[in-house]
Amino acid sequence: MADPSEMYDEFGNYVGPALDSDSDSDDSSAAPSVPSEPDQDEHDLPEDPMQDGELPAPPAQVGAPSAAIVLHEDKQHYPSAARVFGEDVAAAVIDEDSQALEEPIVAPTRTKNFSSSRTRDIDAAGAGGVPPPEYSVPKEYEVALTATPSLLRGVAVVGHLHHGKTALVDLLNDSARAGPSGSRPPLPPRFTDTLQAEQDREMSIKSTPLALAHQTTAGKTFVATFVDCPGHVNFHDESLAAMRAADGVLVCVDAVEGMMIHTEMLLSHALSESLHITLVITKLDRLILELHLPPADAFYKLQHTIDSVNSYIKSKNPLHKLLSPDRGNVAFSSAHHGYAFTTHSFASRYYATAPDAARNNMSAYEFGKRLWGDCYLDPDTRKFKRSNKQFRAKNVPRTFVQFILEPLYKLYTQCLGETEKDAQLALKTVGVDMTKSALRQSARPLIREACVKFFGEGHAAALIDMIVDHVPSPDRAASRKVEKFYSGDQTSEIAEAMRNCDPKGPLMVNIVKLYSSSDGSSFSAFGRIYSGSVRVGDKVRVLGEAFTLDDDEDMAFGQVQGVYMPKGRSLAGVTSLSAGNWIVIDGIDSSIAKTATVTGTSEDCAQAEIFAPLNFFTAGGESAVKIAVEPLNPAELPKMVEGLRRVCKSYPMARTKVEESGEHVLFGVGELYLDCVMHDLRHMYSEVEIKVSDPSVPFCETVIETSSVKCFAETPNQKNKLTFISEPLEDGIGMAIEKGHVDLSKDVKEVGKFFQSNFNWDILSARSVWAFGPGDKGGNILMDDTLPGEVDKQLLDTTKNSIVQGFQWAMREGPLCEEPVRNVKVKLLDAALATQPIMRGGGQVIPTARRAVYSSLLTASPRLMEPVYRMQIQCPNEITGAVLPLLSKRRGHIVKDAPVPGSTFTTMRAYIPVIDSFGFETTLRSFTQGQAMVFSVLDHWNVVPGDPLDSNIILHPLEPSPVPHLAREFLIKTRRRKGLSDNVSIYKFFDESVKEQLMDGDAE
Ligand SMILES: Nc1nc2c(ncn2[C@@H]2O[C@H](COP(=O)(O)OP(=O)(O)O)[C@@H](O)[C@H]2O)c(=O)[nH]1
Ligand SMILES: [Mg+2]
Repeated sequence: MADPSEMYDEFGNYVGPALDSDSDSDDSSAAPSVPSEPDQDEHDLPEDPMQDGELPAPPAQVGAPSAAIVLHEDKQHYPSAARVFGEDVAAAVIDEDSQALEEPIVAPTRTKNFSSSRTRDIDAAGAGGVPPPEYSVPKEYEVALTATPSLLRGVAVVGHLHHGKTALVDLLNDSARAGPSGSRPPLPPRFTDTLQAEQDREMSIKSTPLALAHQTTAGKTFVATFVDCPGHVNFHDESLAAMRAADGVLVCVDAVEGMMIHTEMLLSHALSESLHITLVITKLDRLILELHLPPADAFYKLQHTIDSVNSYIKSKNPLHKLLSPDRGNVAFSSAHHGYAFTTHSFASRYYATAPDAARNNMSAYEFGKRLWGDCYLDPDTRKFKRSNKQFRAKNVPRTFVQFILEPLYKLYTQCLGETEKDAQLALKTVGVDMTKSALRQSARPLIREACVKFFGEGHAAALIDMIVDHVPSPDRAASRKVEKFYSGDQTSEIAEAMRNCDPKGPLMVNIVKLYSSSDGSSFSAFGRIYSGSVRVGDKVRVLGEAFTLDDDEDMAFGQVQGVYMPKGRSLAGVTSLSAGNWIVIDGIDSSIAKTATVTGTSEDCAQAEIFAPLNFFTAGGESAVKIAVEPLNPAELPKMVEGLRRVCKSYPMARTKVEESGEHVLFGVGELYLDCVMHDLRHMYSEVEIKVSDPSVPFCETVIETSSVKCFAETPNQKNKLTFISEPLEDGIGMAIEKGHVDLSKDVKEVGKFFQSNFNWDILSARSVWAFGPGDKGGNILMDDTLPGEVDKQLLDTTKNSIVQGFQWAMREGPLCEEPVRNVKVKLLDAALATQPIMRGGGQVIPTARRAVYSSLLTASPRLMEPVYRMQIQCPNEITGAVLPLLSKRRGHIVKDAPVPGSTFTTMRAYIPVIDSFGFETTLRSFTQGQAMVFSVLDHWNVVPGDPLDSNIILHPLEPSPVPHLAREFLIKTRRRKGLSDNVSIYKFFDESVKEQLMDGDAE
């Protein structure tokens, strides 16, 4: 055969002899293309194991180059994708440029998981979640205990931000675990901060219930459900929901910071709901290690904290039982160092080792009672004395210092200050056996180990003792709860069964909170069973907040798909739970908006009514910040609306509203609150890009004078004429109505008495109150001031309903910018009514009443009102001077300024209008390099300075308006946002003759 090189020119073109036809080449192994291919493949094969044996291998190819012709199009240069990657991998063939560059060709599968590992233990293994910790009380035993209500307790763990609630619950959780404390693996810290966002922000956002079976120091086992509540004032609503379900509260107060603004709000709410209060002074170690207070001063600091809590309680309810360590309702703890004690548990600890002779015929309980306050042990007589006169000179310490603080301080100093050998010996004398290597650990684990050994296993048992003694069991607390919150007939069989906590009674569960699943797709309902039992598979009726026996629209049927005991990060599945328990139910959330009542479908549950919805009064009653939200892509509006619905389920106080302009408005209590709501909305509940407006506030409208003329309006048929005037309501009445202190559905005499005794009204006006508005609890009053001689009262009674409706409408949307009206007393002065009923129907009277009320408001110097925050600022003493200028720039002022005793901090109380508070916290933090903390709560509504109707004011865009122009600015901005014209057309509401009167008045 010719040399191949000669057959091609230097450009690779064939220049050899002319080729024969196809049939000739059949047996020609010299044909250049055919044999060369298999050849090449053969060489490649051994090198690439992936391809080994994967090519279609005709027998001829294996041994020797095949002579068979393989057509070009049949040639397989590479193995198919199926062969390389397996049958279950799809190969996508996609045209160039048909997809945006940022879009992945194969999108990664996404699993949404926003909680660290909230799993149901029945499927924990399958779901890949962290298995729940092993507890010393087996689950079966715990479930058996739940059948006895007297062995159950429900406690909300509440307190100010970072006062150690979550850490305290961790301590309780750790103490309930199986095995000796040294040998068990550490739990993930902040066990009840289940959400990823909570871990990232290092603060709790949602309340988390955790049921624990734990022994008391006496060895009796109780099942206590702790609800770890968030401490930030913005999330006060979570604490309110938890308190609604609980029978008692465990108020945590930081030993250094003392009472803070949120502690006050929580105490106030606990008192208003008649919950049993217990106190824990947390982070005791800070007094020793951070403030370096000598034991005697530490005692004063602790006493001061307890006194401040007591004086607050006294100011709210003078008859309330006070808190004191000697009564056993105050405990001390350091979660970092693994201990919690009461004076009684400390006394028992002494008694465990003390010889009989040393006990002086005194029980441990009696000894514990003498370990607090001005109590001294006389060193000469060995008797306890409650007077310090003779001991002060002799420098005898108080018993609390002598028997509790000094030993504790010694434990710390031995661990931290002594050589290993000395420390080992000294610790041994108090029963703490530490190895040398243990003594070489760093400070925190070392002290923790020493303390846990000192206080013994079950180191949080003292807290359980306190709860068992001072929080009633659900069967004892039920009657008070039912009386307070059950809206139905208190004498009915249902109420009776609930009071008895009867597991065989009609099913009644009060759902107080919804917890979202870890991917945000569904919710579990958390609540308390008042009577009956819940079993998996039960058919139930879910009554919403708007349900009444007459109107059952807000009612849905559901089926219980899961019954669980809450266990922090996991849920322990059980088949049923009975009255007195705190329960998590799956499968019934779809119709629940915020709270609900779950009842059975049987005949005995037919008359069940609802539990009252949550009352947010201690959080200011309403949400003071609003933002408008809008999807970036308008087509995604339905997705966003669904997201908003779910966000409202998840946050008890979040509220949405659709303005008439179609704008979706989201209301929240503060910046942090809305930040969390928006995070959940964007990522968890609707993966939509959302545009958010600048934060704004809702306004209210009011009047500051009495109407200048009697304002009347005629109905369109000119047969009826109503005359009204408006005037400001006396201070405090609006608040009393909103708080529900007076209820018009009650007896007229009772209502009359309320106004007479509290506000000095005369009996005539007190009896002539027709309505409050807007709604039953709106802070405005409609009064009938007509004279019986001039008006036919019987005729008037027949139209009362329509007039009230007109009034309600006017109060709901005021004349200035359609915002609700506040603090106004509207008086009906005269009513000329048609005699034929058809002429004075609702269609005629309602709009006319509204118009006349509007005109009476507009002639009474209408003003705008804005919400005002009460603010607590905590900062180091040296930078307090920097705060005032920042505040006064934003129309704020300081009302109180006091150093925190025993520390280098100052706390200030200030007021600031909510609309000017946006960004204040950030400014203050950056100004003080993060040393200041700010907490704000809605406190009251204030009149915005300036006349909103003054059309002489010219507003300059992008320039801050001077203070007297603010009302006008807010009015115009609000009107524009709502799609209304800039100016209020005042005369639209007046009848011609009123207009003339006003014109005359103006001319004069
Ligand atoms: N020194 C000290 N710090 C603690 C103790 N307990 C909690 N902390 C710290 O206080 C901060 C807030 O604790 P956390 O339990 O999250 O507070 P919560 O907001 O009340 O739940 C964290 O930084 C904890 O490390 C304690 O016993 N001693
Ligand atoms: Mg917390």
